[in-house]
Amino acid sequence: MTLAPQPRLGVGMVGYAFMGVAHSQAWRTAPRFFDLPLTPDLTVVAGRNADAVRAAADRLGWRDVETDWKALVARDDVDLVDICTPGDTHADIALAALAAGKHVLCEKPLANTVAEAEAMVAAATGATGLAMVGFTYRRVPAVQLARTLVEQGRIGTVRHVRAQYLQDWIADPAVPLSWRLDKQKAGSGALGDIGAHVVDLAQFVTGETLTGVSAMLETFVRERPVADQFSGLSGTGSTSGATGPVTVDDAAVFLARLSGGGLATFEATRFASGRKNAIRLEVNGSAGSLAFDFEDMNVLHYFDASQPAWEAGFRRIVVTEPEHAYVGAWWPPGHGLGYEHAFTHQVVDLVDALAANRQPTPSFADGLQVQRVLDAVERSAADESRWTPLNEPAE
Ligand code: SOE
Repeated sequence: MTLAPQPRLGVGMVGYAFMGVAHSQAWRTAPRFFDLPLTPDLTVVAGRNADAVRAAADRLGWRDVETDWKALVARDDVDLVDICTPGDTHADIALAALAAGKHVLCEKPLANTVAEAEAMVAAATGATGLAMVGFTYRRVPAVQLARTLVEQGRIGTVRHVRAQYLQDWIADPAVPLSWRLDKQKAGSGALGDIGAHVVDLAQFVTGETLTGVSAMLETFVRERPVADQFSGLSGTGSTSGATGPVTVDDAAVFLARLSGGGLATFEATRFASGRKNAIRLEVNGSAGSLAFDFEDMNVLHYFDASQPAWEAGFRRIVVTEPEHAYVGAWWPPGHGLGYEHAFTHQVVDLVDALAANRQPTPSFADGLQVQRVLDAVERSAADESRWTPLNEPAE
């Protein structure tokens, strides 16, 4: 039987560094493993350097290139604009794309400020195009299972959330500057880059929102070498001897209250030596607990407090079965998924929503809500009047 071809979805992607590479593989792969109601067409990628963007297009599978994102947004063959640039350009590109009637997928955090995020929500509200923010880790099957268990009441009332996003890629002071360490470009440091993910995850899994925070931010290494060139996450070496300032936080630690009455703690740092991409979420409820760590991403730990004490304990659920979200489309049971699969799932959910003319989640409004949390953390950390120093010991 020959299946009728699905209608085309023309995709234009702005930016082609790490996130652009991840999104490209997702656009390419999604229709090969999932039955999509629209067929993504990797139409055009935009970047400022003509040679570099052409090379990226050839490598990543995009047909055409533009050196100005405005030209990409103006094209009739683009139905969706995928924003994979640093945060300082998100609002401009999203507003232009929505005004041109395009759908938008925007990398996280939604923007660099609450004002920009508010403008993006306002633009999305009146638009014909649909808009989504890329909090990708929601689409890890074990995270989906955690959400389902909470929804089903299997851990009862949420009392505690312990959320951490731990990396160590700038723990060495010799690691050079890059845009993620520049407030103008990134908005904030570990807070927005990785803290935003765990704020979203905590809210997604519990179905609750943060209602207030008390925070500390720290920049441990305030001056770093200027990089010669960039690859991956950071600059690669520095020969000039020149240095420049780090203008963002290296680490964020904060407490929060949850809308359901529970208490939460958050930690986001790029200085957790030995922790590479440890996204840890533990939720303790009145009837049980859940624990997840992205460094063991195919596993969810579940404690059911209704079990008799003599046999109760955390169960290690290996989330690799066809019954688990997204998993059936991939490999035979038990084979497991990786970092890139969540990006593919993001495309699958987005395309399904677009075809049904349904609001995809997380929406720009969800992104704004996280932005408000980030802003509250920065304001709290700046307010030293709430800090209680210990008295000097008596001489
Ligand atoms: C760098 O800290 C980074 O690439 C983040 O920007 C991503 O959002 C996260 O998925 C992995 O780490």
